Amino acid sequence: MKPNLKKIPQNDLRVLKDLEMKTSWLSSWMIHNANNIRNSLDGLKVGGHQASSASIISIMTALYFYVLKKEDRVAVKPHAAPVFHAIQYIFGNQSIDNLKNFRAYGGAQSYPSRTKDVDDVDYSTGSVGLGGAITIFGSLIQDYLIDHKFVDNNFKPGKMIALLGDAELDEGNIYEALLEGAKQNVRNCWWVIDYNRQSLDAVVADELHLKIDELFASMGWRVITLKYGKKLQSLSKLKGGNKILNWIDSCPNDLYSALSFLGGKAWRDRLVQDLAKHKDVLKILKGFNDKELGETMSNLAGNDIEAVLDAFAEAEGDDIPTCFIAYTIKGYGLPLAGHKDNHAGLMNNKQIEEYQKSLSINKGEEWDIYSGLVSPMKDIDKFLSKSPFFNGDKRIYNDRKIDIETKIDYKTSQNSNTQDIFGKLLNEIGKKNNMLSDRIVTFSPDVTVSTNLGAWVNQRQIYNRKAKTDVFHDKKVMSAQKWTMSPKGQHFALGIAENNLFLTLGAAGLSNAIFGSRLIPIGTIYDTFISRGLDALNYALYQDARFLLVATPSGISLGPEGGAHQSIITPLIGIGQPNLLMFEPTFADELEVIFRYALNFMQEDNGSSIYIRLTTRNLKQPERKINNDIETQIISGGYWYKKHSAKSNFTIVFTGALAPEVEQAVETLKEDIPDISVLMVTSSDRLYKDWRLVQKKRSAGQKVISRIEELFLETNPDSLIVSVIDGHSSALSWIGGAVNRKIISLGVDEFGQSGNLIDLYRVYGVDSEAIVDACAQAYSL
Ligand SMILES: Cc1ncc(C[n+]2csc(CCOP(=O)(O)OP(=O)(O)O)c2C)c(N)n1
Ligand SMILES: [Mg+2]
Repeated sequence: MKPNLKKIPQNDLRVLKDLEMKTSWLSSWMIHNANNIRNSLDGLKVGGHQASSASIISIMTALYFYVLKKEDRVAVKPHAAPVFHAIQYIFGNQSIDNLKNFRAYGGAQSYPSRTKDVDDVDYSTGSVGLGGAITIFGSLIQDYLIDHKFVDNNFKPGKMIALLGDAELDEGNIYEALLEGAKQNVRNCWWVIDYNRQSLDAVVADELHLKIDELFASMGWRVITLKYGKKLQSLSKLKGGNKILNWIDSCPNDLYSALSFLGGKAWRDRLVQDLAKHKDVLKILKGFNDKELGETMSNLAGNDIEAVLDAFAEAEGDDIPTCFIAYTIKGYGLPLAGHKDNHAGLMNNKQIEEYQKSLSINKGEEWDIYSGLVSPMKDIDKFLSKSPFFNGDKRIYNDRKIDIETKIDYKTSQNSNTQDIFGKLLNEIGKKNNMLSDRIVTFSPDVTVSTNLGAWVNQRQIYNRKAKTDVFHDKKVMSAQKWTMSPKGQHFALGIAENNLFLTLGAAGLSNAIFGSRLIPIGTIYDTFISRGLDALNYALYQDARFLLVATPSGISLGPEGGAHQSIITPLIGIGQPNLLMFEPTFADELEVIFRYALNFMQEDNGSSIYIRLTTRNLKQPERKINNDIETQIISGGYWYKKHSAKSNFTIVFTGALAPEVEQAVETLKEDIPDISVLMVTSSDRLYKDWRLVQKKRSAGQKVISRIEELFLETNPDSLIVSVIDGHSSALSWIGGAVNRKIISLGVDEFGQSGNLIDLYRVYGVDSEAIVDACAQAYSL
């Protein structure tokens, strides 16, 4: 059934109002139950947001029960999670136990979560601003799939819808995303702003809507403002009614909120005071009792389901990106309405009892879907069964996996760097005509060339819904980059905003689950600027989006570029960030192995996204053949790069670009410490995760050994370690504790600076002399 939004049958409207009431009640009750009825056991306040939820009830009721179609996807504002869960419960897609366990372990989540909730969350939310923005990128990815014919001919594009709190518009990433969306000609995107003019601490600035209006319009969006509800609209038909509406228009946000909280009498006093000289107004006011006046004055369109449906009807039927500014009252319909401190406010027992009574829900029937409804049960059931959105099927897909070749041949020289090799590997894949090369899609925030994607893009071109030729190429201006834009391109040339990189990677990394079409997204970035988009990266990973992040160049090995571009803490991000497995290869052959592994691992059910940290420093490459055994060892996180035949007494552990310094140190030390061994760590993250897992298994009684412990079985128990990395020293220092050996850890723990590598390695204490000194020191400990 496709609902006709423009003409809603009265019967449907009655049912919708019932569902609106039920959604409102269940959201409040779920929170009340969690805080007052369920025993929290630890005395902590459970929390939940009754006022934020109440604000958006009508909007979400209209959307989910009437407007949305199965193919539409929604990012629900974080604090409306109870509303979302209540709606899914009414649809039969969420259990009563999970509602009773709202915010408890295993129960319905505080903020909608794709991975932890069972009720079909489209996009997780929680960190304000990001949920809204990802809908833009979700829409771009949907278009990408259509343009590349990666979806069936009968695929119906859905709307990517964001339900946003108004304070989310304070987040800068919102504007970054809007701008990128405009550049990429985004469509099929709706943003509904719950304009309750309150945030957590504050009432938002007056007339913000004007700025929002202009802003969206300037980005090519249609703006639809939902201001007056049906009751207020009808005032305009009365003589003097427009004076009241004008008064509302100029009423400061804080005063409007306060009067909404205080109710009918306060409205009357204030209106009489301000509009005393207008007899027609006074006459209108007399026609209402206090309750009616309060209801009329606070009848904003966003809390009025009929007005909300009208607004959605206006935008239905085309793909123009649309922003709805929906005026609402925070806490609408609850005793918390409009109070400036209501964000974390909770109704007390007396208030919820009164609220329950006012809705005619009998005691003991609090979780009953039909209790208190005006419509008969069969009407409700019939209505729900016709839902164009929910037909009982889950909308989580899983496309088949893409085969990865067992070897990628590439040309290398004796001296090469991992960043260069990465470009070559991708270029080799790009030359082939197979599923992998077709499904790879690359992204870079204005660092395409400098992260070595140039050759790949020359082959595969830039994606944009609108084709554009390369004018420089056409005019025969010499350039290594021959890039045209077209709907067939396979590279997103994003603007500099790193947040957008991670949000696009997030959206592309969910393509399999959301659209049922698998992509292999690869993003490149300057390593240090991972921090700039870290929350968006975390957000993408929290949803288990799958992608490969290739970050380059790393550490002070960047030399003259200086401290602002040298990455120091990223190895720790690699270790600390869940759902992200990090590798830092030293040599080309390691990278080839890790790259192929990454392309597989990101597709595995128990896999994750991968981050590979690379360098631009040329290193002399080892002459060796990589067999299956070495390949397994490289992937395990570490292997013996130089192993003394006997059990050694001294180990240098290292990662990445400092191979020549380590080699030199070994050379210097070989007379004094002939049994020195060198452990190459290709992934401190993997070794660490493995070690932690083994500890858990041991406490469950299993006899297991971790990879790092296994490696050190080949050294003497009282042997010593020096570790060195071009990054924070603590990234490797944990190994000492894990294998119960004394360790001295070298690395870069302060901001870097410009210089040649000889000076920098000396100053930061990671050159061969520093390694030799550390070895001497280890002996004297
Ligand atoms: C990035 C981030 N910063 C801070 C918070 C804490 N926080 C939660 S809600 C909120 C204000 C939300 O106001 P608004 O978006 O207007 O939502 P509503 O009024 O609908 O509750 C803040 C600051 C957060 N969730 N995410
Ligand atoms: Mg708000």
